[in-house]
Amino acid sequence: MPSNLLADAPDGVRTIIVIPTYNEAENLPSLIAELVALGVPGLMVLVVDDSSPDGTGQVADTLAQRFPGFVHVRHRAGKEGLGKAYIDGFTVALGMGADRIIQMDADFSHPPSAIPTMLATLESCDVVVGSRYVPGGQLDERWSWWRRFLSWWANEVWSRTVLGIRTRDITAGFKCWRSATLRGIGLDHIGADGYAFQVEMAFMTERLGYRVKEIPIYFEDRRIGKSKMDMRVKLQGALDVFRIRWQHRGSLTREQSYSTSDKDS
Ligand SMILES: Nc1nc2c(ncn2[C@@H]2O[C@H](COP(=O)(O)OP(=O)(O)OP(=O)(O)O)[C@@H](O)[C@H]2O)c(=O)[nH]1
Ligand SMILES: [Mg+2]
Repeated sequence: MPSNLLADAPDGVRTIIVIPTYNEAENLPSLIAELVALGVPGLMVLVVDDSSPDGTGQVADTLAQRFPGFVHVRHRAGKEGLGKAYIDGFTVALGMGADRIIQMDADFSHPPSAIPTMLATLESCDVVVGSRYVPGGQLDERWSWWRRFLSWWANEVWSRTVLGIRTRDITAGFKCWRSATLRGIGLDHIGADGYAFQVEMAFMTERLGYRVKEIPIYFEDRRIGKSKMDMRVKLQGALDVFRIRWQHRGSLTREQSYSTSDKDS
């Protein structure tokens, strides 16, 4: 691997990609290889594995040995949902001194090739969203009409109506954050433990006045393995938007409920 991957970038900026995994043993090695190949200086990966029964945690450990300093692994005791894994991973990444944090799935739905554009776009905003629903963005042709409909409904109808969010891709899971934005939002305030995590973060980002930019991505269907999105998880996510609205009802302006002292740091 290029030696500059092991050190911080020349300007000292450290970027950590947080990847939650549950049964992604077959996807992870090729994903890590693509991320290494990007050759972005100061880039590192933090895999957050919930003791996957398929041995993803061990695969990640092997990758950490193969790419020392580039791949880091956080082992968690059991499956607690996507939101919990992200909050834990973001907290660890902030502790590792990250200046910018990227979140992405392990299943290749989020194209690694978009990362350089995301990082460049972050120069002029507080969070960049890899978006399926801005001009140029696209969903895998293999998605059935039913999945398209559900995704459209969750975004355009449900979350937008209940929460009034302007971001086009509210349920997006591919984002690039300034660390200061995550600190400003305050991960302790996020209640979602499952897929509503994305919606809650999108809501808080806008509520607190952070600048969002969406860049188009091609969202490929997962390459290998099974989705963890069963009917129960979807239903819980849909009901969670009411909890989000209720829990954050007092956070109308960023001065009111949350400390955003880090925002401009
Ligand atoms: N650590 C951890 N990771 C999870 C958990 N649930 C899902 N993930 C990971 O989160 C990412 C997104 O999960 P997916 O099952 O792909 O969900 P999705 O992308 O919404 O659904 P598909 O489009 O069907 O793939 C993947 O990398 C999963 O392995 C969990 O409980 N814990
Ligand atoms: Mg997926």
